[in-house]
Amino acid sequence: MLSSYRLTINYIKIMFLDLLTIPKDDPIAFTFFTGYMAMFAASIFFFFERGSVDGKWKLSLLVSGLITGIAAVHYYYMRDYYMATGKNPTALRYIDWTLTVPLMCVEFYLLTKAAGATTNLLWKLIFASVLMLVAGYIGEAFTDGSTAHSVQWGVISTLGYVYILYTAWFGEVASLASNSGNDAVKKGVRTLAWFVLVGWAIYPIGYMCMPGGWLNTSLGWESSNVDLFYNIADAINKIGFGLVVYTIAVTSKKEA
Ligand SMILES: *C/C=C(C)/C=C/C=C(C)/C=C/C1=C(C)CCCC1(C)C
Repeated sequence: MLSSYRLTINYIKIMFLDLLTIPKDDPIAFTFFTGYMAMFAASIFFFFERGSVDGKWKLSLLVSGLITGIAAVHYYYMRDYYMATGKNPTALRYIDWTLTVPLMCVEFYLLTKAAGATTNLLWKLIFASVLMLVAGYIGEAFTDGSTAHSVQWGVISTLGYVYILYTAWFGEVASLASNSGNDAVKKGVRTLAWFVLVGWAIYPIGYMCMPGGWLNTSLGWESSNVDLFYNIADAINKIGFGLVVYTIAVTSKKEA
């Protein structure tokens, strides 16, 4: 009786110690946990707000909620994996991105659809994001620790990234938005382009912390920092994208 009581108390203690000690001595675990909570909360927000926006924006808000929702589920598992092994959950990370980055391309498509965006544009963006992610995955998961491997796949991945960046700033997405005749869409798509330029650029910084990466070899940044950068970037980009889409939906409703 007493021993099972002790056991229970100890179990509860361990549970709480686990939760309470992680944040202060392991910033990476902390960002996995807060990233999970933030994405989860954002999904609830987007799903609920979907009910209050104009009909033509409902699909966009649903996609915003799916992006943060898919990420939240992956963060739940990635945090567990990281806590259990201390390693980077590379496979889970790239499964998450392979689902969510194409959905971000869908957001660009939906926002500019009324101005004439075609599914051809959507497929080009998705193809570029798949190139970016497959090359990044090979770079990380099949590394031999050499700089050559890291750089080679990093460069191929960057080609996909630059294509999306170009399309958002100067290509089809940019010109469709500026011809849309909708100020909210014009401003919003420009803000999303800033996210792709600044927010997405955090990812290659994380990538370069892996063994053989430039920041790893030149500045000695540890490979565990890969996840620190990825976690911070994910929260900024996934929640930020959704909030921009939400702002477009709310402000263009007022204009109409
Ligand atoms: C929600 C997840 C997002 C927005 C993920 C974006 C990921 C990138 C922009 C990754 C880019 C990379 C490079 C440009 C080169 C090195 C390899 C990557 C995959 C980290």
